[in-house]
Amino acid sequence: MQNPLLYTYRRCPYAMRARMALIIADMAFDAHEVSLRDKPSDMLALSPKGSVPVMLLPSGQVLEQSWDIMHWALTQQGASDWWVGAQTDENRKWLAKNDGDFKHHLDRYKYPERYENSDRNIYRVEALQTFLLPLNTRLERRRFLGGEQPCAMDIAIFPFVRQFAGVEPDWFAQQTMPSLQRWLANWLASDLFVHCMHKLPSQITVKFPPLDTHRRLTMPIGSPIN
Ligand SMILES: N[C@@H](CCC(=O)N[C@@H](CS)C(=O)NCC(=O)O)C(=O)O
Repeated sequence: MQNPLLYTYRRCPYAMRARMALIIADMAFDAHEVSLRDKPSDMLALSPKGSVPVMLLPSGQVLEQSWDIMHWALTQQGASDWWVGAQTDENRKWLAKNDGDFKHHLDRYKYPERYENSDRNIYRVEALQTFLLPLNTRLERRRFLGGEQPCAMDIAIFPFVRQFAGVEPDWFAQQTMPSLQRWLANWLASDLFVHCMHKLPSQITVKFPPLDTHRRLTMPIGSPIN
């Protein structure tokens, strides 16, 4: 049977969450690393909006949003705990906040030159106060966003926190958010994340390498989570 095909971009946090969901679901898939400056016409024909990730299923159905790709992957046999654990009203609010206000502040903090009159420090403070500090508080009471087990919401959100932390790593490390910082560090060290960042050749379609069986036994995230 034909594999699903994922149009992806290595450093895109939306594409990261899609790749991690496919890896968790142990899904064989083909991947096409896109150049955002030269998007493939095949992808644009499937999804004219022109953002990644985009997934073409063997049925011909096209999934154009990262959360829809996660949903599809994590409701396949064997992965549903990851999906179910994320489905609370509170978690859905976190996703909306992440993809909404936090992403808005993150873009203006990371790329102030792209926005008029943008003072990056204003957005750094906004992101900290409205998202990161509350997220730290939430993680003080639970190891993961769904409780004691990792869930889809963790992998949907941490790539964005990673991007924020990467703007000024020293400043980020100095903030007092120990639960959030530990949660992020553990995810970054996980086999799952390391594998999802596997470097693919650009602008061709290849088979995404499967995570080997030995490492899969230590899934979801091996021992570093504590
Ligand atoms: N809502 C979309 C957002 C995807 C998105 O914005 N991806 C960015 C890359 S991180 C993109 O492709 N932007 C288009 C461009 O830069 O041309 C999703 O969840 O998949």
